[in-house]
Amino acid sequence: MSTGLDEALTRAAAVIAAAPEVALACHVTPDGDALGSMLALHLALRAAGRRSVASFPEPFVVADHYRGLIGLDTLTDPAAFPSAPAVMVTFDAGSIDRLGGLAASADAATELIVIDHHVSNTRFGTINVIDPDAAASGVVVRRLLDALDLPLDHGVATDLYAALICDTGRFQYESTTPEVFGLAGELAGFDLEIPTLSRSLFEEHRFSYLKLMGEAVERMVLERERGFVWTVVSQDMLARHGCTMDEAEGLIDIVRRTREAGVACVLKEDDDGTVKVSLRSVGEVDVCAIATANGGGGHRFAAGFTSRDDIDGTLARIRAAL
Ligand SMILES: [Mn+2]
Repeated sequence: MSTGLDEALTRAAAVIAAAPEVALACHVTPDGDALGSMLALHLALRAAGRRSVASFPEPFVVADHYRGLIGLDTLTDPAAFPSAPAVMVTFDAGSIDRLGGLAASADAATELIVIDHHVSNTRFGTINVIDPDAAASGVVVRRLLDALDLPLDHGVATDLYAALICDTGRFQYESTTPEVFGLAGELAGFDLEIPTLSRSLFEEHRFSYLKLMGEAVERMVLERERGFVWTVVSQDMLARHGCTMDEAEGLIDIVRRTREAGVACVLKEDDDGTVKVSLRSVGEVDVCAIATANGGGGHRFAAGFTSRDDIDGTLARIRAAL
């Protein structure tokens, strides 16, 4: 850990320790790391008798496969989130717009502690605890709990474990460092329901989603000369299969298995006319650079952005970047 990061962590812990109440928020359509890292701090604070509210912006719905996380029933509706918190902490959000409707609260917060690991983070807090080398925001939260002298329990460990396995692809991505296994070992000591959690997070889908996935795979296009593979999820496909866009989040993990491609892409037509683009790299290409150039962000191997162009126009911009 760099000295600057160490100092930020110490300052963040001091501010949280002194606060009568903290307001926690993670990014819109939260993933396992966003929810897990936020809930871990939330549960640890509450277990210590501290006042903490935790939320995420509308749409205030947790994807079903995160149901194994602990503390979801303690989340606060974003409409009831403090409008000008004295101390607000954000999780896994690379920029303030990722907080959606809660960005105004972040703007109005006296102290804004940003906990994240995205290399593209815009450092929008008054205290930025950002470690691009951390495999997950949950890793940073584990260090923060240490600095706060807050103990882990079964719930906290479950949420941190979910953060860790979601962002490392179950210990398979490049982010899987010795520190990750060290933390996983510590967390596993809290009697986690590992098979149940793994099945709900990764191994189980609704039948109708599997059929949607089948159609999306059928429609995959491989551009061999570019080493680029892509597919589209349209509103029509979602309607025919009775699926939501959130359910299709994991589709990119199938598309990126294509041996002939170094870069994989899923383009999801949103109901507001924009296209949500997910990018993965399994080779030399830095997909974060492509996403950042298009107003998005992420990591070198996993990134995304929202496009106002149609599918063809969006693909043309990605091809040009490749
Ligand atoms: Mn993350």
